[in-house]
Amino acid sequence: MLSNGAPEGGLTHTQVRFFQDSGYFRLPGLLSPREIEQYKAFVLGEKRREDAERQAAGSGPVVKLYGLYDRNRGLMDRLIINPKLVATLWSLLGPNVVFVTNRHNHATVNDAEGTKDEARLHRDILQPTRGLITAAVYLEDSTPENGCTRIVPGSHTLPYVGVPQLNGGGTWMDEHDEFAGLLEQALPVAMPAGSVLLFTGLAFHGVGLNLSGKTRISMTLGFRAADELDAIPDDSRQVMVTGSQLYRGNDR
Ligand SMILES: O=C(O)CCC(=O)C(=O)O
Repeated sequence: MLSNGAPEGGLTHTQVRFFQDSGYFRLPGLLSPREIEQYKAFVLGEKRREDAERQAAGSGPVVKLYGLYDRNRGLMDRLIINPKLVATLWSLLGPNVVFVTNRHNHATVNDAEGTKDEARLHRDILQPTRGLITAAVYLEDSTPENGCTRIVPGSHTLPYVGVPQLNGGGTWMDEHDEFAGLLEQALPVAMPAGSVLLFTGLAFHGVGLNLSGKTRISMTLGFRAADELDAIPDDSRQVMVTGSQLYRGNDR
């Protein structure tokens, strides 16, 4: 442990500064080959089960599997308390970090069909004061050919624009004329299997089009600092990762 209480293995000040300026940080080598296989088997098993249910109901295969945490809490708990991940989140968010279960908490099986409707650049949250760090955990090598994540570096500093998408989520970039001149600035971020791409939920990003004929499987998780002005945190929608749910309100 360091003198400020931070766990060993976190980011340096320079790296934190890079994240704050650019909006993203690549974290290679988080999962071992055995863990990659375990999480992949979990996601594919859930997909088979859900696809069978959907087929019986006359729907096509699922692209995003939501509610991952409740599908296997033991396995997901191990991931969200991964020491390297926690040390990194501590560097970025401070000592009290929660995993949110009502944003992301999903796996994406990116294939040629799946990405058609998913590839638009977006923010994961609407309001600049709603902190959220998105962690994309790659279970297969993610490349420009198989639809790696694209991100517009620095776009988290662009101002708030209204008109949210109707059903949850953040903001579609292509619905805002203010940002039209930046749509071509998204860069593909290639990531090896077992690595994690962290980015602020305000940075415009999107899954890439998968032209490889193979899948690109990932899990997407959301983290934030415990809300110090929330007197009654909703523990049915968040899981403490490290620290505690402190309350610092000055009610009278
Ligand atoms: O899977 C990806 O590449 C990006 C995921 C994403 O954009 C999201 O879940 O909000």
